[in-house]
Amino acid sequence: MSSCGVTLNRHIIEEEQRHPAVAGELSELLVQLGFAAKILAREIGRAALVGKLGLVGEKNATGDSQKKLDVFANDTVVEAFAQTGLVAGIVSEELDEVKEISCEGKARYILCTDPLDGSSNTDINGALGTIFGLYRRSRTCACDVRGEILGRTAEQVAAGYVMYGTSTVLVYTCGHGVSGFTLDRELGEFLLSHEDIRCPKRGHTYSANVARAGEWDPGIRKFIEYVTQSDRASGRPYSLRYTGALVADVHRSLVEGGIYFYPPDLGHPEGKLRLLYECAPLASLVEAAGGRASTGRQRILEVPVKSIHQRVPLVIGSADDVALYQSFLAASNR
Ligand code: AFP
Repeated sequence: MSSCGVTLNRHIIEEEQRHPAVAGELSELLVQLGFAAKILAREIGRAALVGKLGLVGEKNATGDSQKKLDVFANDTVVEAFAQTGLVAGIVSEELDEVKEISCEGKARYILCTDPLDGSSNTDINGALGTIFGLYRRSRTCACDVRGEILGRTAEQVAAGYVMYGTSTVLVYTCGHGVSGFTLDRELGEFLLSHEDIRCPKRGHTYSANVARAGEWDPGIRKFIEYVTQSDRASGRPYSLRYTGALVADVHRSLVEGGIYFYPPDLGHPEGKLRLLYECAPLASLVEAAGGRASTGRQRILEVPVKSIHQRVPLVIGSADDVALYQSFLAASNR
């Protein structure tokens, strides 16, 4: 790499030139995401020193206890995107209802976000994430963002995540490949570090909260039995890796190959993860990198949106691993 590197902003401009369909507005939104990510990386890094760990004592829209960092992350992301005037509304894990931002004609996008994914990791210095998906509005005359989201599928024009781990990494796609950037803290810039990420066809890790396996479909338990059997020739056993932060677990599968799944269980009969701001953005990204994302039975990006906080089962990662999981699930339901 040259000593200069490619900044996120430079990369976005070059992408725009390569793919004119990726309008200037979309670039502006991605730049704002990078800005919000820098603020969050700074605040997460010093949270223990500035009284930002722990709970605020309220539950969020989906019934989870809210952490101080959840609220800070939500406010930061909402403000960063609202400033652009390009967003009509925001669906956030932390907000009960759609946050209506602007009715003006240039507000052609809807943002869906989990501003702070994996918030149970905040107080133990574990990995965290921000997930985002940008939807282009079908009409810009009416001020009914919720109405525009419901009934469609979760196809986005841009999607990605920021992972706050040992370093802060921003990964995004506008549908043409997937690129990753690492925050150079001294420069205060995201620099291209992962060019054209391709998700390996098969991995050697699986990622799931197996404490709940007794409540899962028997086909999924058979899948785990299979991948954990020793057979060196076929690359088994797989190793188990689970951080409790979806972004971190999916990042591993995206970069090294592997599979993440969160199936329905007794406490979460529809699955735990949310379609609009967790599953769909990660599905767009992983598919753009050659991987696969489904509910186990249906492609995530083909699931019709029924409510803004809708939950779905998720299985995501290397194409062959996800296909294998689906075949075990299908066989147990025959
Ligand atoms: P939030 O912190 O945004 O609620 O996300 C947590 C999460 O949805 C996802 O990041 C994890 O993979 C999953 O929940 C962990 O759930 P379990 O604690 O049930 O394993």
